[in-house]
Amino acid sequence: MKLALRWFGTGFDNITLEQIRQIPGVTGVITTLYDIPAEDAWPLERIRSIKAEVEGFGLEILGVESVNVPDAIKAALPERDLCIENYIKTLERLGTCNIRLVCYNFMPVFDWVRSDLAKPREDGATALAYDQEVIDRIDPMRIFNAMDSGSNGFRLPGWEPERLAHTRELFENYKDVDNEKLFENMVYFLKAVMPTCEKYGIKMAVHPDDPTWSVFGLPRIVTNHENLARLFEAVDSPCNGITLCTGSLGSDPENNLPHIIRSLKEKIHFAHVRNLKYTGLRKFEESAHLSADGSLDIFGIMKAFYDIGFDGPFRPDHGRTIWGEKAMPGYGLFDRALGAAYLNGLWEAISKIDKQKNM
Ligand code: DNO
Repeated sequence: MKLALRWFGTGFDNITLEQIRQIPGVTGVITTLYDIPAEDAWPLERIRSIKAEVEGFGLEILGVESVNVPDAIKAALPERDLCIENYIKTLERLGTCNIRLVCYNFMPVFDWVRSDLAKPREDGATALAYDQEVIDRIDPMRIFNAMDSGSNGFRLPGWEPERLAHTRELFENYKDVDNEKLFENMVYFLKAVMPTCEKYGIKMAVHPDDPTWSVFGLPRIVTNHENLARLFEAVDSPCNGITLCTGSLGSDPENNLPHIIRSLKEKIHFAHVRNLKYTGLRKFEESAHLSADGSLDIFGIMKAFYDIGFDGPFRPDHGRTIWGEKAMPGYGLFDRALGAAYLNGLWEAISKIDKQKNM
C-alpha cells in the first residue's frame, strides 16, 4: 500500500508539504486544483506546477481528489456534453503528467453533509457529527451558511461559495431527477470518459455518498454494495472503480465493510480509512481512527485490504480537531498524522504475521 495525506494546495491548506513528509510512511499526497470551477478544463501548466512543487519535497502526487463533476453532467443539463469535453481534456492533461487516479463524486448539489463541524467530545477534542433530526430542521437553502460558518474560515471541499450562492437554481435542476435518472446520467458520463481513461491508464474512483441516504430530498445512488455492483456492470471497464471510504459507506450500519472490500477487490482504486461512532438512528459522530474509539473495526477493514492484495493509495481520513490546532474541520494535521501512524502499525502487524505464517 501507498500511504498518502490529503493536501489542498498552497494558499488553500495551512498544512505544508514539509510537515506532511515528516509523517512516517507517507510517500505522497492526494491533491487538487482547488480553485478551478468544475465546468472548466484544468490548465496543463497548473498541473505541471503543482506536480513540481510536490516532487520538490520528495513526495509524489498519488492521485487527485477531486476532479469535480459539474451539476450540468449530474442533472443532464443542455451544457452536459460541453462539460464532458472539458472533463476529458483535464483527464488527458493529468494522464500526460502521469497522474493516474481520479476521485470524484456523483452527489447532487451538496457533497458530504454534517449537522455539526465541531461537536465537543468527552476527550476535549471536537469532531464532525451528523444528526438527521437536526438536518431535518435546517432549510436546505441555508445549509451552506451553516457549513460555512463552522468552517474556521477555510473553504470546505465540495462547498464552493460561488456555486452554492445559487442553491435554489441548483435544486431546480434536479426537480425531475430521481435515483434512476441520476444513475442513467452517471452511466452516460462514465461511458464518455472511459476511452480516455483506458488510453492513459487513469483509474476513476467514485467516492460514496456521505451519508449514504437522501439528504434534503435529493437523489443518492452510491450507497451500498448492490448499487456499486450495478454501476460496475453497466460500465464494464477496469478503469471504473471506487474510492472505498469507510466513513461514508460506514454511515449505514448495514454496510459490512470487510465484506464489501473482499467482494469489490480490484474495483477498489483508492481507500479512505477512518472511524465513526453510531449514536442513534441516522446519527453518528466521527471518532479517532482507533477501533476502540468508534463503531468500525479498523483492524478488520485493514485485514480485508491486505487479503485482497490492495496496493493502491490509502489515506487516513477526517480527524478530530485536537491539541488546540486551528484547522479545517476534519482536515487538521495532528489527528490525521495519528491516524496514519495507526494504519501503518496495523499494516505492519498484519503483513508480518502473514509472512511468518508462510515461513
Ligand atoms: C470530504 C470528502 C469529500 C470527497 C468528495 C470526492 O471530506 O470526503 O469532499 O473528497 O466527495 O469527490
